[in-house]
Amino acid sequence: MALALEEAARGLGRTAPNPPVGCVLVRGGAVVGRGFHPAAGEPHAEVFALREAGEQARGAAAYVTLEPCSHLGRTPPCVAALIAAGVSRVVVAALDPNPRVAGRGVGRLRAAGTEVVVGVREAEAVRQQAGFRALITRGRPWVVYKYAVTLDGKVAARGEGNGAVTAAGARARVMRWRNELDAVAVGVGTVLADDPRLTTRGVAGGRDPRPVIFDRRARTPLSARALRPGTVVVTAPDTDTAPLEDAGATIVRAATLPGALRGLGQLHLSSLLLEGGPTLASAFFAEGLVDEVRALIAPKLLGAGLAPLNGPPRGMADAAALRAVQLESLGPDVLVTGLLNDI
Ligand code: AOF
Ligand code: ZN
Repeated sequence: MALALEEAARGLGRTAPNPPVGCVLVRGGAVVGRGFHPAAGEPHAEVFALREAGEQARGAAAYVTLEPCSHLGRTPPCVAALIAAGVSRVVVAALDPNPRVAGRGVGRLRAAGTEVVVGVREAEAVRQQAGFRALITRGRPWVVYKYAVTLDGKVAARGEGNGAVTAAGARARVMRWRNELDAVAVGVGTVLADDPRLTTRGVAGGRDPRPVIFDRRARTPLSARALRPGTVVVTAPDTDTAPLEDAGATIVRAATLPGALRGLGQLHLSSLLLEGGPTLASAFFAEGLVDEVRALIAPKLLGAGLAPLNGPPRGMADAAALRAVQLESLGPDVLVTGLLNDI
């Protein structure tokens, strides 16, 4: 399943509205096929693994990070393909929350006499599929708030300036996240102050996330580096956006933040990396819309400066506690990740 999760990761940021899924076929202790879902409309992970295995799939065990599908979608059901190929055992990490599948895939495999095990490395799989799961169950992207602070909790600068807070390893990690999430969001204040590109740099085979600019009054300059065909600009319902549309921007009009997120969901954006500035992040946080936190902490003291969140003060008893907290060293810096909402 570890190999299947690695396979699935190759699809991160490329499969929406579909999930990233990986499949590994094992026979006689050897891997005979592997596959991942590369993009919506393309064959599912199981199909690629079965193609590679050919006749060796007969009697093999399939390790799949998501319950094989039982429905006829853009592609034929994987359950039928697994049964036809003679796979005798299917190990599933997580059930598919898609109401068209939701346990039916596993049910049909069992009905055909296939041995099925569910729940192997489930937490990792669910986390990898957070975007798909948010989109299909809530109709909005999974929101990841990323920020870099000094040890005294200051974001020295915004946007591109964050490079000054942490070292190269942390910066490379942010580039990996940009490659893996569907969209990257900033407020117009960050666009005006830093003119960030919001591109993925230094990742082999990387692709750029879709830039999303929260800009109620359409103040984004037409010369902004993040403004390119497909860039999403989120405005108030009544804002004149004709010049931005002429520049190729996709406009999402919304009166509220939840409304804006639903609009992004309708664009099939399943995950959003929130990068730009304490004002935007504080608005998301205040409404409970930060699902996951990725904090990069540099062992430096600034003595003064901006905090990553600047909402109204709360008592310690009301602090939002992260769950599933993980720590990692990135050169001199420390990465702390955790969840604020359930996936
Ligand atoms: C699998 N393996 O690799 C993926 C699955 O429109 P379709 O035919 O591509 O179906 C999309 C749905 O299939 C998606 O919403 C999810 O429920 C499931 N994705 N299932 O067995 C895969 N990507
Ligand atoms: Zn399928």
